Formats: sequence, structure tokens, C-alpha cells
Amino acid sequence: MHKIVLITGATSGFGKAIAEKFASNHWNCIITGRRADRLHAFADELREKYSVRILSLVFNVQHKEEVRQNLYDLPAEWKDIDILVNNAGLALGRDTFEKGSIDDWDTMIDTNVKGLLYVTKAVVPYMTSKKQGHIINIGSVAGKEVYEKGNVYCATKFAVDAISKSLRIDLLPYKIKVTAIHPGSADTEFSLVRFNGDGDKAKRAYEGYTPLHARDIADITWYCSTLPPHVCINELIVTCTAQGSAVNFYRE
Ligand code: NDP
Ligand code: 8X3
Repeated sequence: MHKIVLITGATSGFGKAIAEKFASNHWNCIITGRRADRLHAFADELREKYSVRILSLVFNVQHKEEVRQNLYDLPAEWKDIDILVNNAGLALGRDTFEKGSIDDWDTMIDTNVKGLLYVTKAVVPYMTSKKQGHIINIGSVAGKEVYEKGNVYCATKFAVDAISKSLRIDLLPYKIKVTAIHPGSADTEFSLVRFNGDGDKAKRAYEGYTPLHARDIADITWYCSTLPPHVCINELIVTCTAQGSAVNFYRE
């Protein structure tokens, strides 16, 4: 019987690579995102390449009603979710606090914190009912150390860290694993989004060193997901070799 993984934010970057990793290992996948064309095309590609079943759900994690409509009461064949990967998220801007945009703050908090909570609240009942499951939250080194001009993005990722720790405790009676993966700089669409589509600025973020690739995070997620039932990686910080903290890089 194929296992089921639900991955939020699978239209690009980590989420897309994680979906491909699980599909290539014969897992059925529920993939989500807002960009419908990309999501459905990716679903077709995975079905074609790996002969697995894919459910693609287009919704915005910021809106609890959309989350409710899409994830509560899933079709019977999709209810048995083994793993939830809370990956959808973003940074907007890199400004000092006094120059920051309140709208950007709202979007980051509504996506990275409230969106993760809404999705988790919808999916946890499928896991508690069978006393089994695994929730993997994608945090960040920004949730471990604050850095200059990181303010609200860092705060949202500190929240992901706190939610992961407290979920792990609350869900102990249900034998549900909770893992937080905290990546450093990775070359995805993340910087393009952060710098509002400015490709030059985004490129500069990765200049002079080899950043993490999305497939590195997919491999690590896969490793965390395939350990024996009694083993749970609580949290894991991973950077590229050229990054030594949230802000220290060796650029050549
Ligand atoms: P990408 O921009 O490549 O991917 C982000 C994904 O999140 C997209 O699939 C996007 O889909 C989805 N998403 C964003 N907002 C929403 C929303 N409101 N509703 C639904 N889906 C949404 O970036 P990454 O792959 O790098 O980012 C994935 C996660 O990793 C994020 O949580 C990010 O904070 C974290 N991270 C990234 C690092 C990096 O350097 N790249 C390092 C550490 C952590 P769509 O736009 O179609 O909705
Ligand atoms: C993304 C990595 O260093 O831009 O979470 O905060 S960083």
C-alpha cells in the first residue's frame, strides 16, 4: 500500500523537490500552492514519471476558510496521511525595522505562522485518529539566530521553532513525530520573492559561494522520514559549507 505525504508550497523550491523525492520513492502525494497552472502541470509530470497518485490542491494557506474547504474532509482515499511537510513560506523585504512595510509583515506572519497553524490543525485529526504520523516543519537558520534586517521574518521562523517544540510535546500521546528542519541559504525562488522580483539582487545573495540546493533539503527530509518508528529527529540545522551562522559566509 502506498504511503501518503502532504507538502505545502510544492510549486517551486524545497516543496517541489520534496514532492519529487517522495513520488520517485512511490509515495502518493498531496501537493499544494497558489499558482494553479504550475501545480497541475507538476502533478501531471509526477504521475507520468513515477506512476503514483497525486492530488493537487490550489489554495492560499493564509486564508483559514480556504484551508478548511480544501483539507477538512478529504476524499476517503486521501485521509490516511502519513507525513505533513509544512513548507509554504516566504520572506518579504530586507529592511531595518523602521523602514519595514507593515503589509509585508502581515503577509509573512499570515503565511509562515498562521498558515502553518491552519494547515496543521486541519491535518492533525487524520493522524491522532490512527495514533501515527509525522509533521515536518521547514524553519530556517533565521529561526535560530536573529540578524540585521531580519526582524519580522526571523520572528516568524522563531515561531515555527516554538510551535514545532510544543507540538512535539502535545502530540506525544498520539505517537506523532515532529521534526523541524532549519536550512541556511538555498538557491530557490526565495530571494526573488524576498526582493520583489529583482533578479539582480536575488542573484547577489548567492554570489561567491555554493548555496544549498532544493534537492539537498529533499534528501534530508527523506532521511528524517524514513527512520524507524521509535526514532524522531527533533530538529536539524543545515547550511552550505560556506555558511557558518545566519550571517557569516565565506565568499570567493
Ligand atoms: P520558494 O519561493 O521557491 O517556494 C515557496 C513555496 O511556498 C512556493 O511553492 C509557494 O507557492 C508557496 N507559498 C508561498 N506563500 C504561499 C501561500 N500564501 N499559500 C500557499 N503557498 C504559498 O522558496 P523556498 O522553497 O526556498 O521556501 C520554502 C520554505 O523554506 C519557506 O518556508 C522558506 O521560508 C524556507 N526557507 C528557505 C530558505 C532559502 O534560503 N531558500 C532557507 C531557509 C528556509 P505559490 O507561490 O504557488 O503559492
Ligand atoms: C532563509 C535563509 O538566511 O535568508 O530562511 O534567513 S536567510
